[in-house]
Amino acid sequence: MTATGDHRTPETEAPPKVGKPKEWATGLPAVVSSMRHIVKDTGPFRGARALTLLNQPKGFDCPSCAWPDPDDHRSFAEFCENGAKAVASEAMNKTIGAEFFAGHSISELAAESDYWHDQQGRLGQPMLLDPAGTHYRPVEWGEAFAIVAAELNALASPNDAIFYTSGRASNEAAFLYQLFVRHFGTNNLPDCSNMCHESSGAALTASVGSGKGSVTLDDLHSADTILCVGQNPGTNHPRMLAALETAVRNGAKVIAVNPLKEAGLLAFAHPQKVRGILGRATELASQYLQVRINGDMALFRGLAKVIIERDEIDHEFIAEHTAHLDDYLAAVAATTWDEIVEMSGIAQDEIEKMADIVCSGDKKVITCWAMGLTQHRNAVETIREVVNVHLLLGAVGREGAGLCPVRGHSNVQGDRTMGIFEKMPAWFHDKLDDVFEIESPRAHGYDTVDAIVAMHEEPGKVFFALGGNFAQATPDTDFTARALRNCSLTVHVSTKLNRSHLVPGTRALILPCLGRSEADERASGPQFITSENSLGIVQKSQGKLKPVSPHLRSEVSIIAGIGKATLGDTGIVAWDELAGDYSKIRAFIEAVVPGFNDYEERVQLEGGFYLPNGVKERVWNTPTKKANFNGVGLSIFEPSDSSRIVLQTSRSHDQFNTTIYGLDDRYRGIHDGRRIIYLNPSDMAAREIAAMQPVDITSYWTADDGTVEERRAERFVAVAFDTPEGTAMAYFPEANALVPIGSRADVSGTPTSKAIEIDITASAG
Ligand SMILES: Nc1nc2c(c(=O)[nH]1)N[C@H]1C(S)=C(S)[C@@H](COP(=O)(O)OP(=O)(O)OC[C@H]3O[C@@H](n4cnc5c(=O)[nH]c(N)nc54)[C@H](O)[C@@H]3O)O[C@H]1N2
Ligand SMILES: Nc1nc2c(c(=O)[nH]1)N[C@H]1C(S)=C(S)[C@@H](COP(=O)(O)OP(=O)(O)OC[C@H]3O[C@@H](n4cnc5c(=O)[nH]c(N)nc54)[C@H](O)[C@@H]3O)O[C@H]1N2
Ligand SMILES: [Mo]
Repeated sequence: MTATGDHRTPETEAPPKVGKPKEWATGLPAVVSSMRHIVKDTGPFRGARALTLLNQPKGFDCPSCAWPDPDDHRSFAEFCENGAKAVASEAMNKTIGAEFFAGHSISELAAESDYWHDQQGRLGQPMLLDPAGTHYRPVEWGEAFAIVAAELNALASPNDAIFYTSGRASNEAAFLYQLFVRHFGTNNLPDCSNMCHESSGAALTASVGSGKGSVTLDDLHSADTILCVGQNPGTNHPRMLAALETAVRNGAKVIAVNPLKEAGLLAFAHPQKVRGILGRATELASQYLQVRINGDMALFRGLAKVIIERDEIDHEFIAEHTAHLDDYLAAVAATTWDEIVEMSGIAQDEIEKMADIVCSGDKKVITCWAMGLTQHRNAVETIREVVNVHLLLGAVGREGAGLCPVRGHSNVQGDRTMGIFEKMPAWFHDKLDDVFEIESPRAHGYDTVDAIVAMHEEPGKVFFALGGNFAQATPDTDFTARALRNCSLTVHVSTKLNRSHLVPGTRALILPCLGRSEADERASGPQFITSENSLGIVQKSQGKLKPVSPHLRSEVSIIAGIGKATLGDTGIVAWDELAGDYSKIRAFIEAVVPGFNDYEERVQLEGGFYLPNGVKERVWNTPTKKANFNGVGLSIFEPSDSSRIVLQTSRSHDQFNTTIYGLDDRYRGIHDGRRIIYLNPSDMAAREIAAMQPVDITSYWTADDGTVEERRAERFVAVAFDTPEGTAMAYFPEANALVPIGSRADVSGTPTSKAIEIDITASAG
């Protein structure tokens, strides 16, 4: 157990083996690695069957990332190494239930690593932790629902309940869930998106009038230039590398913008093509810009400056489609090259070269981005600066060009479409009220960080999570743990054991649900669910594997059970009926959410259907009815003491968020270790820290009232790495204890997980 409490990942870990970082991604090692996981975790038959169904028209949608399947040419094996690991973890054939929890107290479980938790097997039956209990004990479903209902109905206000969602919930589960929550009387619907692409949604909505991306796979294949900014697709969206490879073979140039040289952006060997298996890699990035952490706004400003100076701008597009150009031109003119070079860490001639590439051909430019842009204080302004460049070039809403926020969880985008949002727009509420004859509450609810602060300050709340691992995924681990422990009841609908189950309120429930790979038999027969991927395609997904335990329920049926126990049947909503036949939920979705007309028929089409997207058609749903330039001064995260280091917290190759599949980060050359901090050698030398030396990390944060807060995480191994001077990287979630609860992006409120002021000292002993 750690000195800092039993809610953090334990610190004990053997030192890692450190090798040379790789220079290309996937190929045979990836195939071997995924097969190893599948066979080890699921047994050869269940595993092989799972893989033949993954991303196939009659099978299930990959539960890993939100990257789309090819529209018309799926291969037999339409999955990647990390999708296979996700399936292996979910389709594991071991379960844990009464016996397991009787044999392990909560504090014993908390002393085990996240990796160990995942290895124990699937949650097999509902479990309850009594007040002051040391062990979870089995509970019947009916009793579990009654406990949730009684606690919810005993609250002084519906706003004392918090309903979190992780992005794996299906459209059907998400829609029913938000309906229940709003019926119950609150908009407290925080979700993982608050920590993820919220900044993209906020920026895109302000600039172009829709929070979603505007490109298709065909656009990617026909682009002239693809910028990959703040994203590590080799690990987090491996199937995206196939799209990049096709683009490059069609003549596109890829530009990578990342403080780290990520193997997946350098070169790619397709694991399902002969040339790839033989190890013949296609070079991807023709320019690799190792930007300073949070230097992206400055970089894009520099790019804009060159585009304007060379008069490469699309005057016709700008005149017809945009507003506020003059403000933006003034802001660009006021920015000096010295500022740009200093803040971005990129030389002017490199930015000129970047402009040469971007302005070549028909200027069909696509920018893809993920957490390296969204998890910063100025994330919204940074993303709006990316859009500014696209508007200058007219590179939005035409073939081969556009904006592509690359989503995380497989249905995070769909969940938002279904109304999982603490501040849905008025039209959605109007429609919901109209269809269900209710008065949904209009006051905005808590987002993720607001929810943590509220639970921290006011004891006695009910915290309910539809998936996810709130205790580990959120910032400021100690602060969040106290918040959860303050609740009267914490409830987790989960597939696997995780640390959130071990940070209970006065009472706690674990409600085990079916995974996506498993068959979902309901009163009306086998059900399928639907989801929306990163490019706005809605698709059906049907699990076929036998559920790993007979006690599991689907997410939909759990929500319906709680809805019925808490509210009873209402005039319009008959919970059991909806849970017995998901097409009835889809009929309601069709009635409420635009773009879902003929839902039941269209989702049967192979490849699903695209939701309407105004930006693609150059329809700007903004107050000006134009695409808005945003002319503001440059900003960058600067530590309060310039001798300190800026830390980003990112993912290794062997994890899905807080689920740890293994202890290697193959592309970065790491084996058997996660408690690592990657540092620039000069920052190590300045502190007399040797390679492989254990170090303690302190983070610093100046709160609004001027007090300086310090947080600590101990015993990380220092690894010398090619990251810009003054920057460092450690893994999420081990480093989350260092992320201050008050450090959030402007506008979107996203925790600033990619810029934390830290320093390191040698660990004692
Ligand atoms: N296998 C696997 N797949 C996943 C996930 C997973 O954990 N495992 N997670 C899913 C989820 S929810 C999400 S949101 C996505 C996350 O996908 P990514 O955003 O690719 O995930 P991160 O590991 O956070 O990577 C951030 C990248 O941004 C870079 N970066 C950090 N700071 C900056 C900066 O200031 N500027 C720039 N330009 N770059 C920066 C980092 O070096 C790193 O390469 O992946 C999804 N897919
Ligand atoms: N420091 C730092 N913090 C971060 C980030 C970062 O980059 N750095 N990234 C942020 C991002 S982008 C995100 S999206 C969040 C992720 O936050 P979450 O979505 O809350 O976390 P996950 O680790 O994806 O959740 C994993 C758990 O979900 C459950 N689960 C898996 N599949 C299912 C299912 O089908 N149904 C149900 N009901 N449960 C299921 C399992 O029990 C598993 O333990 O973390 C954020 N936190
Ligand atoms: Mo995410």
